[in-house]
Parts: sequence; structure tokens; C-alpha cells
Amino acid sequence: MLMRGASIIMKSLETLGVDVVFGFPGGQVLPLYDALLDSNVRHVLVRHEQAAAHAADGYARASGRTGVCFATSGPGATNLVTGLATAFMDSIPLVAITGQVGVGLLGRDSFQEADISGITIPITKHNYIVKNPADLARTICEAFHIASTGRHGPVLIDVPKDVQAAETEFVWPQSLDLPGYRPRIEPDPTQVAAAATVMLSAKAPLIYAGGGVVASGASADLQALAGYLQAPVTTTLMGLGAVPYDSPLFLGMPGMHGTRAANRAIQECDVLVAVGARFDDRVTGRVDRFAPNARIVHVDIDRAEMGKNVRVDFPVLGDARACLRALLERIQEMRPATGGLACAAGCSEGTGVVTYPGRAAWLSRLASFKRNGNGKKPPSVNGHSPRPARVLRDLMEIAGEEAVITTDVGQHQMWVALYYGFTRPRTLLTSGGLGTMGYGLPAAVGAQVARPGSRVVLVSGDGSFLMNSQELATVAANRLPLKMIVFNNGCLGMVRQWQELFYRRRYSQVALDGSPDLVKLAGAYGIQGMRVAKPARVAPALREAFETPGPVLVDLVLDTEENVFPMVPPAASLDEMIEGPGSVN
Ligand SMILES: Cc1ncc(C[n+]2csc(CCOP(=O)(O)OP(=O)(O)O)c2C)c(N)n1
Repeated sequence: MLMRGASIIMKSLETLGVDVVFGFPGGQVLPLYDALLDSNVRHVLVRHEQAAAHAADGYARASGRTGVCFATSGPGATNLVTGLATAFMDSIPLVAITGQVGVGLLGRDSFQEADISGITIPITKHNYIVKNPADLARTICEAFHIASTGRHGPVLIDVPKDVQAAETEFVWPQSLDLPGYRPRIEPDPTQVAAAATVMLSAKAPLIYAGGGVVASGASADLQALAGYLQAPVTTTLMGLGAVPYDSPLFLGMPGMHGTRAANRAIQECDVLVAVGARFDDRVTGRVDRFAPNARIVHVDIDRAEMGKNVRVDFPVLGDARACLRALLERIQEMRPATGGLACAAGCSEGTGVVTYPGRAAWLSRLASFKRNGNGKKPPSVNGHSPRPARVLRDLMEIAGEEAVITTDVGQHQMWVALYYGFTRPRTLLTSGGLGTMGYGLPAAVGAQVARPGSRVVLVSGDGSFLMNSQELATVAANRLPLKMIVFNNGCLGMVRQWQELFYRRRYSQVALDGSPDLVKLAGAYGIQGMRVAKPARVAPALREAFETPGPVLVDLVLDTEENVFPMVPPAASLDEMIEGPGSVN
């Protein structure tokens, strides 16, 4: 049967099990939006294409499935760029389908023409422009395969309007043949054996886990390996939730705003096992002084990550889950055979549980760092405003362990990373790599659509929130029961903090004068809002927000001068941590 290209797109999405797309229509996707009317796929109409990409990304992070967004050509497509770059940097599976001017108009500066496939080459895992409707079904099938295998990432498919309108047969590919694209899943046993040997011989091992662990569903395997090795674990911002925050082996997040325990562990460990983490500069600080005593094992699915930022002594190429399983198996096999080696590290066997007495000193040293928190507690800047750490502890209690938290970018994001205790993977959705302000609200929309039964909570800053606050309309229209908490300090807090610490308090363009009253803004969309300015009101207000059905915005008034500590200054090494305002020179 002949079908229009647009219907082939919808039928392909249905065949792949897509249940929802996020998008915004326009002239060059009219055939697609017409075909949408005859399909079973739900469409969530956002108010800005950037939000369509972030919502699809939030959907993907919360569900583990591939997110999908639609946009029209030209400005619609270019508005996706920040969302695609955000997903690319965090390796999130996403497929964007954009309309394009007709094939005959390409390259003529036609109305609303933009070379979106050219523009997005560096920020997509792959992209296509489809000029023949007969290629649509196979292209869509390939795009989903590429987005969600190997190192995940966004894929864009640009479809000229006449290709959407032209008729052809729908032929679903029976198999895919992608020469040159064969991600390695199972690791090479030789690499596993070498890594296992060095891990067993460590006196002071440390596991450093990133978003790859979450993406491959390897949290349980990571915990099993850490437990077996009795190795402490630090997880990056993207890896938070992979290990429960209250696990005795968990040290918190490393890096610029990392915990003292995690940063000391990196600087003192003798074997560092990086799993699905990419040694971002926000983690390493000065690379030449990063983990100076450690031999480095790097487990990653992306060959290009090996040695990209730091030297790697023992690469293990493959899917994080497959690699962790292979490593654990190998270590369990090797233990008796390499008794001498393991005993050199002080290994002895208890009843079914491996203990490493030689590691007691290491673990207890780290435990003392952990107990003493971040060293000096930042003093209260005034006694009358809610303190972020306390707010987040209250939120955690009230929202419950299963709640999905999305954040924007800035101080509030780092407070969430430091003080909110995550216990499960896929419960923190945040823009780690690109650091995209305006991500949080649309990502929360996507997460709530993906998990209608879950509590989804946005923690935002006033600057970030205002970047995509038009999505309150999407929240209202879809009756999404989001709880939105804006840490309102009246300024671009993180920039203000840098200006305070590193630019001698010469504050430049950080006061958010002229911002709207957020409670009234929510009200304008028919969303309930409440303002909280007193510490004692925080917990009752949060409780009320969670008991109220439907969306609620909590405008939480913070002191402008609250800062995030500890902090490793830019380009410093992890031992040069500022632990509080008093320790700043
Ligand atoms: C789109 C975008 N523009 C600029 C920045 C630079 N930036 C990083 S944090 C920040 C301030 C964020 O302010 P706010 O959202 O109010 O959060 P706070 O730091 O006060 O918690 C800025 C401007 C960014 N990350 N993203």
C-alpha cells in the first residue's frame, strides 16, 4: 500500500514502540503534523523547541528509553541546538525529526531554510537528511539503533517537506547493516585480566563511576564489585544515584564542588577504577596533578575516551555492565590463584565475605573525612533565611526515595548534588556536560510524561527558571503534577560566587532586577504558587505542596550571599580545596 512519507515516519515510530513525542509545529512539518492525527503516538506541545529537546532528553533519562522530538525547519530546528548539545554531552539517546524546505529549494536560502544537518554535525552522534521517501523507514530504524546502542547520543533526521508528502511503499527493514558501527559490548578477556590483577593488588583502591554506569543499568554490578573489593566509590554528578548515598563505601561526588572525602580519595588512592566516566575538567581540576599516585583502570564503551584527558594504564573497552560483570567474575576466579598477590595487599578470607584487613586504614581514613563532612561548615550568612542543605534534607524526606529530581545549573544544582541523598539511578536529571540553564523545567516535563505515577520535582534557580518558564504552559495544559522549587536568591548565584571569590567582589551583571513575582507568574498559568522565606516554614510548605494535587511552584527566598562549599578553584588541583569562606585567600 502506498503511504505518504509523513505517515511512514509515524508508522515507523509506532513500530519502534514510541508512545510520545515532544514538539512544536511549523510550515515545513505540516505533513508530519497532519499524519500525527492518524497515529496513536501522543504529542506534547511545548512552547519553545529548546524545551522539546530537553523534554525528550528528560523522558529518556527518566525511562531509559529513547526520547523523540519534532521541530520545523530553520528557526524551529536551530532552536533544538542547545537541547541536542546537552544530550550529546551527557550521552542521552534522543531522535530529533526536523522538517526541511523542499528538495528543489535546498541551498537557495529559501524561506526558513537552515542547514541543520551541517549545524548539528559536532553535537549529534549521527545525522541524516532524507531525500527519498523510500529511505525513511530504514533511516528511522537506524537512527534509533545508533542513538541507543554503544555510547548513547542524539541523532537528527532532517526531512524535506516534499519527501514527507511523497508517496511510496512502507517497507520495514528486516535487519540493519551498518558497516563501521559495531560498538564493542563484551570486553576483551586479556584487558579484564590485567585490570582485575591490578585491582586486586591495590592497597588503596577507589572506584570513580559516571553516567555510563546509569546508562548501561550497571548500578547493581557496580555495588557488587565495590562490595567484593571493599573499595570506596565516588560518583560524578551524572553517576549520582548509582550507589545509595548512605552506603558505607560511598564518598560523594568528586571535583570542583566535590566532597572532601572524594577528593582526598582521588589524590591518595593507588588504583583508580574509572567506570563510564570521562575525566571531565570539573572532576579532575589540574590534570597533571590528578590522582598522582594511582594506576588508572578505565572501563568505557567509547574507545575515543581512552587516554583523552588522563593517561590510562589499563583500558577495558566495553559496556559498563558487561565489563563490571566480567571484572567481578575474574576477580573471584583469581583470588585463590593469586593468593600471594592479594595477600600482599592484606587479603584474607572470612566466611563467604572477602575482607581486606590491609585496607582498614584506608577505609577508616576516608570515613573520618566523611564524618567530618566538608570540613568547616559554611557559616550562616544571616540567621533568617532558609539554608540550602537543610531545605534539601527536608525535601528528600518529604519527596521520598523514588522521586525524580531535575535541576537547572548553578549553585542550586551543586547543593542538590552535595546534600540531596540519591538512592537509585535515574532519579537525578541534570545537565552535567553542557551545564545548560533552562534544562530543568522541560526535563521535568519529559520525566513526568515518562513516569506519570512518579513524583517529579524540579529544583531550579531563579535565573535558570526564567530561561524556559514559558513551559509552565505545557505543565498546565497537560496537568502534570510537578512540584517546582525555585531557589530564589535574586541573582545569578553561581556567577556571583565566582565574582566574589575570584574577581574581588566586583559584581558584574548578576543581579536579576526586574524578575517577575514567581507566585503570580505561576498563577497566570493557573498553577498554584507559594512563597517561603522563613526556615521554619520550609518543611510545612513542602509538605503542603506534595499533598496538593497538580502542579505547585514553591518560591523559596534565599540569602543572596549563600555560597557552595567546598570548592576547588578553577585550574587548581583537588588538594587545593576551599572549604569555606574563611579559607579563601
Ligand atoms: C544557558 C546558560 N547561560 C549561561 C550560563 C552560565 N551560568 C552558569 S551558572 C549561572 C547562574 C545560574 O543562576 P541561577 O539559575 O539563578 O542559579 P543559582 O546559581 O543562583 O542557584 C550562569 C549564568 C549557563 N550555564 N547556561
